[in-house]
Amino acid sequence: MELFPRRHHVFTQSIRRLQSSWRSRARLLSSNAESTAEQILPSSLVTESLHHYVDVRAPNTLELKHADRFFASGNPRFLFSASLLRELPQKSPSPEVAFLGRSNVGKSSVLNALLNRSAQHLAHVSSRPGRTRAMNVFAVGGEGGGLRERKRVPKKGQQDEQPELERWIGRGGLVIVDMPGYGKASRSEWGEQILKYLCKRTQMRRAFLLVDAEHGLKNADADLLDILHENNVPHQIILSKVDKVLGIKSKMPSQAKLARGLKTLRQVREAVQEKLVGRPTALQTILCCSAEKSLERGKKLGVDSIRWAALSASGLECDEYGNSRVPDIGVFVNH
Ligand SMILES: Nc1nc2c(ncn2[C@@H]2O[C@H](COP(=O)(O)OP(=O)(O)OP(=O)(O)O)[C@@H](O)[C@H]2O)c(=O)[nH]1
Ligand SMILES: [Mg+2]
Repeated sequence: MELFPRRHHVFTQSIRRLQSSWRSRARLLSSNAESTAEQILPSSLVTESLHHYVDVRAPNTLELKHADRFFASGNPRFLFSASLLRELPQKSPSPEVAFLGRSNVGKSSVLNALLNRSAQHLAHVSSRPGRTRAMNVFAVGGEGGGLRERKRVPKKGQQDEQPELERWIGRGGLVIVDMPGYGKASRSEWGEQILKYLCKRTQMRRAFLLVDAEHGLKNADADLLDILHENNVPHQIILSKVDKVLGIKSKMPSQAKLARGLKTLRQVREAVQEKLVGRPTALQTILCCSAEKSLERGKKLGVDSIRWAALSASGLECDEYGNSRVPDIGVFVNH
């Protein structure tokens, strides 16, 4: 606490509010935005037209390819779980991003898609809310990380005790934290630890807050957005499960159905945008995703853009020509 004297008051207040929102049942927020029917043909719908870039430029093809390559070649792996902030290694050398949102909003599913594990899950997914119950930590790129024996020098004449395990994170990669959800089947102590992580973890570069595109911004989401703003936590919204809103199943929907879906998506996005106005630590750019469906062959909807956003937040992005920067030594390497 003493590390944050200026924010102490806001911090304790926020914990109380977060605890209650972690329990709260929220009601649907309906957007009253006027609309015109979206005129996109189902056959010409592309993922990039669903995202809404405002304060950062949309990544180009080379940048998206760089992001995909980083995740494909970076040996995505589960490192460890932690229930308390103090269980995370304090001196980790790698940048971190976190995935937040209501329980069942699709956090773990998006993470599996990011990590190229849509078929063989790394993060546990369930249709029952409350599946993720601790901070689950994953890494892409870099080396090592996980659990290892803590180094101890045995005292003279004493027998070696049972080795103690410690959590550790290696250098040079991106660390991704899958958080327990708030709302249904959640616990207030999760909220407390998550808020501590968001406010105190110096390695944390951006929190991605998933909002269910079908249900829109709920009171609990709005409360969390207030808390992120009040505590200066860098964050960005991702609208999840957009396949459900747009009616994408094994086949594309009819043009009329797609138009209705696009209108709903726009209304949800506008409601979110309204909430973000004038908030310097909130990116105004809103991404869309589906962990289940694709518009372009071979990639889940929006996943490459989220990869790019995570790398950009962490200083692991490339330049616009696809030249990646090796962060430790600051040189450019052409692929
Ligand atoms: N249609 C559709 N279903 C999805 C999508 N993403 C996740 N789901 C489903 O939603 C349910 C919840 O997904 P999870 O990834 O476990 O959600 P979570 O946010 O991690 O949930 P908690 O760990 O309980 O907080 C599962 O049944 C998923 O199959 C999506 O993009 N589209
Ligand atoms: Mg989960």
